[in-house]
Amino acid sequence: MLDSTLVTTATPTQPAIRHDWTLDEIESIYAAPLSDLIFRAQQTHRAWHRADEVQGCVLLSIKTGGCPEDCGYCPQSAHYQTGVARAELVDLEEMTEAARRARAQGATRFCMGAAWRDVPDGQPFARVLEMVRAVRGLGMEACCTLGMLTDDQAEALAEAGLTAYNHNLDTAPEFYGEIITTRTYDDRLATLARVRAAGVTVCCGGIIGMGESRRVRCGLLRQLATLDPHPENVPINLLVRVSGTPLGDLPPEDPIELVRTIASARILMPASTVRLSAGRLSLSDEAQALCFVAGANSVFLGDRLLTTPNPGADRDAQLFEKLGLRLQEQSPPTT
Ligand code: SAM
Ligand code: DTB
Ligand code: SF4
Repeated sequence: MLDSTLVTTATPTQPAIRHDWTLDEIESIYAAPLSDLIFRAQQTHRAWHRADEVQGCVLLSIKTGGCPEDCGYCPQSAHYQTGVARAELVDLEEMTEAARRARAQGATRFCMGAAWRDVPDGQPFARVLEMVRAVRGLGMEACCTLGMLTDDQAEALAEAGLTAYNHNLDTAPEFYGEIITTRTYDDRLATLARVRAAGVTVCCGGIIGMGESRRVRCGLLRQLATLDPHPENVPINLLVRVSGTPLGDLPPEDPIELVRTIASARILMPASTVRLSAGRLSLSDEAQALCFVAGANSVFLGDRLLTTPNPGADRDAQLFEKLGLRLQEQSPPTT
């Protein structure tokens, strides 16, 4: 049997963490011959992470649909007819049950998403804070994605024990206006700065497959990799094409572009967790395997993302077994 230390031991040289990547450098990393790109990504990955370990996260939509923003990819925007049923903020019991199921599936992080432009104060926010405490009490990391935040809200979330806040830049600044018109790139950056200032870790990434060029994908990577510190978690979503949204009829993206995006993210942000996020259902096992080899070390578990389907426990158990991957170890509950 293969000695597991051969597979998991990090190489001694950790490449320096840089925040000054140029677009030219990123484009040449991204466009290298695939085997060179993956070789470099693997070297980086092994210097910073266990190569056989994947973080398991589970998502729950805590408030669904009817969002006033016009994000062109999103089934929850009130601007488009997508058939997503609207639902008000879930109650604490329902959310806690979902978090218990997530834990039973092996998740170490529970992520709560709300279709809000920004977070309403008062009763809804008080309930979100209780949800964060409940997740922490179950021994999992808690992540929220609730739209734009005030300083006070970011601090209250930090005090409740929030581990991470997800807020994606989605794409490069020059392409952003083609996808979203109801808020600016600078709004996104300002929210990220508030999260950082409150001491909550940052989960920030984007989407590929929205009709953007390679240069735009590299521009997104540059935005992420020049944040200082880097986002601790970088979700790379492959567009889930939802009919009724403006992007619903786009042709599918070549999975190799996803692999290149992940490998480049791994090289540019060596210490970060890179998540192979939305879109796994449209990928073959082989394409997912390449994403892990390229340095992805986190996924969403479970049969649902926020409103769209995800592979689910049985399929993932088979995939991880086949690839020799295991889920990150869980912490004991504290309550
Ligand atoms: N409303 C909050 C916000 O936008 O910040 C939080 C929820 S929103 C659904 C979280 C992220 O999911 C978006 O920023 C986007 O990157 C991703 N997302 C939404 N719809 C998607 C889709 N159809 N395919 C891939 N990613 C998607
Ligand atoms: C992220 O980057 N991807 C997740 C999470 N952060 C919130 C959401 C994906 C949503 C896919 C479409 C849906 O299920 O509604
Ligand atoms: Fe609303 Fe978030 Fe969807 Fe944009 S991505 S429409 S902000 S739920």
